[in-house]
Amino acid sequence: LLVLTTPRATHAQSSAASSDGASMLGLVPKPAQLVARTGRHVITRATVVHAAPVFAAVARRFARDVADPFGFEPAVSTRSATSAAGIHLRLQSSLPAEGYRLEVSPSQVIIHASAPAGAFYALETVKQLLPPAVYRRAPVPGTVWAIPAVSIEDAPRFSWRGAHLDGARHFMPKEFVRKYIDLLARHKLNRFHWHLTDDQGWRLEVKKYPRLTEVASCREATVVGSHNTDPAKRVFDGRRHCGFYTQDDVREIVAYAAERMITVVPEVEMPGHVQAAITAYPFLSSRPDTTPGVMQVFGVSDFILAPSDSAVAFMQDVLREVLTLFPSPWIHIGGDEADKKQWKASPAIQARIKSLGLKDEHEMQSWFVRQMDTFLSAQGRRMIGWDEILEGGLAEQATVMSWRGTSGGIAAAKAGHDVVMAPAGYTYFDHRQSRDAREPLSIGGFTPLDSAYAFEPVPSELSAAEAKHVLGAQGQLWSEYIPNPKHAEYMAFPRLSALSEVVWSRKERRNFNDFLRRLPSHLARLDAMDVNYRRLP
Ligand code: TNX
Repeated sequence: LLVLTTPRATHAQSSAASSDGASMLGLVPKPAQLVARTGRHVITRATVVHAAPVFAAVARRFARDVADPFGFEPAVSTRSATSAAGIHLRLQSSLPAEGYRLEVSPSQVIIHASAPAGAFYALETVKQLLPPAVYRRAPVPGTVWAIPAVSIEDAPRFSWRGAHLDGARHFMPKEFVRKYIDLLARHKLNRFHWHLTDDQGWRLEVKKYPRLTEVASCREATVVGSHNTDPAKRVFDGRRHCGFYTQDDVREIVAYAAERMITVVPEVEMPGHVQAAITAYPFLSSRPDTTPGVMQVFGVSDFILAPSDSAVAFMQDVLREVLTLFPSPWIHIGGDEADKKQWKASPAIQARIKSLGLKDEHEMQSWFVRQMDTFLSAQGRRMIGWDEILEGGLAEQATVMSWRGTSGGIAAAKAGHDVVMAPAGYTYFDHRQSRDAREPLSIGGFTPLDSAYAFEPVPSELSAAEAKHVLGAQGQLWSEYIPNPKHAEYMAFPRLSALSEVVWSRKERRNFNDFLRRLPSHLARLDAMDVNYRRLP
């Protein structure tokens, strides 16, 4: 484990952290407060989950989740039974919405929460306290379903605890999307950022524009090896890559996530990362004279939407359908890496920039983004985009996702925007995670587990008032070099486990060596969930 140890963590810190109960129990993310008690509570066929009516759905979700490994589904009752044995979910309105108190004694498990999310997270902690076999999807006979006696008080540090998945570069089947959502829930993460469109494929069914899926959801081949190879020497696999989510798939995923306290934030990229859409609808292009085809290599495309009224109307039509599918308060419009050279080279677009009274291409992008912001705001939603949307001016209510380091996020927070931190150096899990020569080909970058763990979402440059704009952080799984779900699991875990602690646990509670001591228990849970995480050296 030596190679994973950061010089930042001192010996004194690590031995202090090792003496507390959370370390012994291997909880991830680490709860705010934990006191170990004596004895244990054993769940049997006779165990009843007594839930206050507001927690009935959460209790039933738990009962169904444990039914497979237990071999029986615990009964759920909403009749009050204060002194009865078993698991109790009780309402206590003074607690924060996502917080909970959990008291485990030999006779009872008592959970207090003020809202379903808190009760849900308490039950996730209960699962972590049970043997890891609780995460299996088949009966595990002979297991004693014992929970060590303990008192826990817990609540998250941040409200945005996110994980992103790029379903565009390589299509990720919906069965895996469900599994990924399960894994988010097991880590008390609550935002699933679903990257649905890009140059290499459009993955969302849009009824008004059928060619987006008929044409733009397939590419004819994919570059083999690194896309940075000399273009003349590139080799292609000669295979069609296709896939999209129907609107029914989306509704299913959104409902599945909601039951697990997760908001699905959809991303539809514009005005860059649209080469697939342009292939299907060439009138959208800043270069309508050429047809690019759905992109077969990775990297930034030259193609960009025309800043025309018809392109704006098209994207608003797309968003109108997005709004019917995704109840999320935030809708992500991308905005990153919009190469402006086609705008620079086009006399018609230059004339448009002038006629709109704009200074340059950045202001042109800003104008485009504002059309989306105005549209989304009128529908009662909030626009969110990558930090480039700050360039050229941005409406106050827009939220910024800071990926080019934290500087965009700092500037945004100072300007009064809400911010989600997603800096590449800490939260890009498509980067390689060790220097081992056997690591698979990746996009580049080096983000080992200790870097993921060391991330601090609130930069010291922000005042206390500005820091309130930092909603939280999220991990990114871009899929250029992630061809399938197993590989996605390898890249995501255990780095996403580390990130869960960054966004959930108090800053003072975080210690990498302590995390490493808890990790083996946690990896046993991932094993039970059949996750292909990266093994520790
Ligand atoms: C940059 S992050 C991109 C993505 C790539 C990623 C690869 C961002 C907003 N844009 O299009 O997939 O780097 O790490």
